[in-house]
Amino acid sequence: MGTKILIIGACGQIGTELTQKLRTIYGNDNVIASDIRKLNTDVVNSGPFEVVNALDFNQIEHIIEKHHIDEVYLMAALLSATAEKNPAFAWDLNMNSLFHVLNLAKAKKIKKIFWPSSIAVFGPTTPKENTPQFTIIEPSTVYGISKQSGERWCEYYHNIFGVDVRSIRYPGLISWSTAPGGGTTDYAVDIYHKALSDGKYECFLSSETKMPMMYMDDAIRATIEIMQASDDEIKIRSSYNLAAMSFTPTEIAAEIKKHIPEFEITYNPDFRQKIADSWPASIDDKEAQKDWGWKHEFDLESMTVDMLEHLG
Ligand code: AKB
Repeated sequence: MGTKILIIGACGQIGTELTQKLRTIYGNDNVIASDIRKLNTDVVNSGPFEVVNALDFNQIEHIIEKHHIDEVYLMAALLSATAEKNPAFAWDLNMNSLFHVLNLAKAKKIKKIFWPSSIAVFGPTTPKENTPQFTIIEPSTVYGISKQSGERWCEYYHNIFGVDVRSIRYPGLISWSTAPGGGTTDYAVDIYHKALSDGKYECFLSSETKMPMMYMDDAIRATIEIMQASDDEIKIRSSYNLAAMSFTPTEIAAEIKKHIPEFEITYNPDFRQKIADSWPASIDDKEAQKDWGWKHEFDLESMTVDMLEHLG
């Protein structure tokens, strides 16, 4: 029998595209999608779907036993902006869902875990440009603190209990097919939609706020590549830096203007500016390149062409 996969949080921004891609690779019936509700018809209709609360250990254990699951991708989380508004729930969801799957792997009920971390683990004292894999990590957001703690627990469960857990520090993710929810990098998705619908966009960050970003195609490929890498290739069991491109709102607007000359951007920074200011401007991902052969494909130019083609 082939590998059986459970995706928790399958209807979210990453989960939706990850589910579809894993189903084409492993077969629809071998990829069980789950979420707190049936939030996405494509995900629900293209293969097995289970309603699962990521905070309910017994429910997750039951689904894992019922479907003879080998690997879990835990994609349920509260992102940076939403987490600032609801710190206690963000901590609960982001940490306890992780403990549930780590403990199920420790009990040998599953063989492998993917858990997403984020550039949000870095904080104001981290070197801003070309942020190294190993550096000062003092996050100043609720989301960042939960991801940093999660990374420490992943490494601990690997070192002490031999749990095979793999993780990536995602940059801001941009996709034409699924909307992001509650992140600080979300402007880089909204801007394409508004450019096409209204010809203008009011940005919630200032013009020169540079952040690391990645096109969803690359992010999904990275996720599957790290999970398919052999055990000895994965040298870092906290989480890998991952990079593709970095740009400011001015730069993405200029790229969009090449296709939509009348497009105008204005700026009205809100509470998310402080979050963005605490994060790196660019990331050094040479450890991922060296250990499991990571290489990004999309840059700002090719991503913009693809986004506008699909959305237009
Ligand atoms: C967010 O903005 O919160 C996320 C992230 C960088 O993890 N996109």
